[in-house]
Amino acid sequence: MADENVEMWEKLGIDIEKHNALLNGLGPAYQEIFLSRENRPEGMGFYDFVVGDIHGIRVKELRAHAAKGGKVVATYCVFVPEEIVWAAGGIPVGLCAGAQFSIPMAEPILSRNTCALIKSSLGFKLGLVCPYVQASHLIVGETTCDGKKKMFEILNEYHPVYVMEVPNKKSERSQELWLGEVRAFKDVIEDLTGNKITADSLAEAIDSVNARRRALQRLYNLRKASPAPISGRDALLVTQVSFYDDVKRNTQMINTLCDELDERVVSGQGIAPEGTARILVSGCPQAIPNWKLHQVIESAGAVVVGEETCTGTRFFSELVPSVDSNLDKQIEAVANRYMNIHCACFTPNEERLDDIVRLARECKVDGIIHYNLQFCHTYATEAAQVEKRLEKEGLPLLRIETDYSDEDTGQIKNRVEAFLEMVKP
Ligand code: BJ8
Repeated sequence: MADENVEMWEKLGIDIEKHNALLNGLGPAYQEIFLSRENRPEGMGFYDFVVGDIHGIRVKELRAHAAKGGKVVATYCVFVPEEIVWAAGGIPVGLCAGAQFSIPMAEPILSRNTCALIKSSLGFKLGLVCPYVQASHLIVGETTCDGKKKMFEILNEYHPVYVMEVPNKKSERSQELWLGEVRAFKDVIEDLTGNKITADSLAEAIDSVNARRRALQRLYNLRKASPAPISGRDALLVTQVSFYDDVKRNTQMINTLCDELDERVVSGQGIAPEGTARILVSGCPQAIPNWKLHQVIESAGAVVVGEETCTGTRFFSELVPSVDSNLDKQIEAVANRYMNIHCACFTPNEERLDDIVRLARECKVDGIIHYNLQFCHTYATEAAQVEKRLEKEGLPLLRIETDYSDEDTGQIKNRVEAFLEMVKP
């Protein structure tokens, strides 16, 4: 580990001992889940490099930005409109919150019956083990699920937090409320950065973020090929890294990877032989380093060809439509785009059921695995409707409820294997 990294982490107030333990655990897991696999696309080399220095190179870039007076804005949810942050000259960073490691650090405060993502988020701050949290000038939360919105009150005692109010319905009144929230967010970000957002800067930010969305859409379309040209684990990693990497560089790297996958598809080269069971994962987000379910599914001989999650299609399937260079109209277009994210925090949320069925057909899957973090009540309750709808559509479903620990991995493996036995082509 480079000395300059250690020096930077110390300056950020990181607890070096704990942090070493975190990184020491990540290396072997990454080796097993990614590096030891054969036939990975060469384009994944960039992602291996990025994860290999996960708390180094990008954090350095954020620090360099801050040294010039720039601001870093951290987020936990795909509802926070990153275009606004880019347009004001800030850098948005999607925080991970996918590690079991930080959970014990939050458990003295949060109820045990809290979803792992929420506990992991707070734990990263309390344990002083995340340089991205430490490098951020503001964390933006949202009123999506109850656990998160109450956790942000606690987090605010330790770090500057601003909470956006996400409505729970998709009515016209809710659209109005959300538009007001996006406008207020613009003011907050302008105050933070000291920069006024203009029609030109917002247009540029919209274009950049849309370009990354298009690149991710391209990747997901390539996964529809049979045989699939890339593993679900690698594709998931690409999306996960997109949350915190520079938007332009990231777009370029995804497109480079897709060029290679194009060739694989043309030559019929797959990551697994044709006839391998194809699975769609749907449900809660899988933040870095939460690769547990994909690892189980693909180790059992199937391939994950899509994710209907916020670390999957909900992150990039909708673009912000281009509108004339009028700032008000642009803000409206941004707000409308975000209201089209079909999170289970909404009621009703029929559109998500439609998405799952559409994706299952488009990706030609043999089955769907519904991924639920324990104590995530919105997704757990909505799973009953998912089940009913998929039964009607004749699409096989397996429901998995789990957390970040390895305690139930063996049990999940048995259930996934039995499911694959049933659905395999
Ligand atoms: S838009 S899914 S990223 S809120 S934290 S809801 S797992 S109990 S993350 Fe989410 Fe935004 Fe919705 Fe997507 Fe459940 Fe846990 Fe809550 Fe969670």
